[in-house]
Amino acid sequence: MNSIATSITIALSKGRIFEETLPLLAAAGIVPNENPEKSRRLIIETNRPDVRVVIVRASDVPTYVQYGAADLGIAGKDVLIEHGGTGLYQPLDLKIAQCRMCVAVPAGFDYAAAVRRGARLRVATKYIQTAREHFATKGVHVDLIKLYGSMELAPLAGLADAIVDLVSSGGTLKANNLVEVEEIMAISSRLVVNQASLKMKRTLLQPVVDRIAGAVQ
Ligand code: PRT
Ligand code: MG
Repeated sequence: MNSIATSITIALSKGRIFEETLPLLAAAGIVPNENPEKSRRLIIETNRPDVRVVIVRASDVPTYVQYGAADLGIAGKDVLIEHGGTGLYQPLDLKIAQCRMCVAVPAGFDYAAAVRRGARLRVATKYIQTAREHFATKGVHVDLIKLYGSMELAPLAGLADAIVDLVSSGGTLKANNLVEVEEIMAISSRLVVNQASLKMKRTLLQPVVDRIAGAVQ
């Protein structure tokens, strides 16, 4: 199901990744013809007749690239860990959409003490793989509850003792009376490339990858 050998399809999500990707694409001589925030179109042509962008959910980017429906994509490390990375090359850390994955609890909850006495914690998160790995490594007993968004609400509503979520400014945690108690890892977005595409379309793809690499500070 790989897209045609003479063209490149790039999978991007709207929002912060799209905004921060524009300068990198520009460095590779690629300028989208439309802004996906304004247009409702899901396939966006570019100044290059052989390059198009498809707009997908952030968590669907690795899937489009894995199956070759897109040759290239840009996805957060958070999303890539949950996806597993099958069928993907991850040649570049683009250092965009930076944040950190952390454990947060309601202000006043003594997380360290709960961990020391071996308490079993209920943790709500969208990032089940990352959370499972983190707590297993630390030897903390947890019951993980899968959510699809608004993790910050879970402890306030009595659904969980803690959450695993992304934090950038810390404003969302603060507004909901939560505090960060552990950083799990630093997060940024990566370029992902379909493995078969890279072999079959190397003359088309490699210059794009190289020019994006040159533009990453
Ligand atoms: O929104 P949708 O469900 O479609 O998908 P998504 O939330 O995965 O997409 P999007 O576009 O919101 O995020 C895309 C990528 O940006 C993520 O996969 C991360 O790699 C990266 N990123 C960087 C972030 C943040 N910073 C971030 N702050 N993704 C989400 N947030 C959220 C966080 O979950 C929390 O709710 O922002 C809130 C915290 O922000 P602060 O500034 O208040 O701390
Ligand atoms: Mg979002």
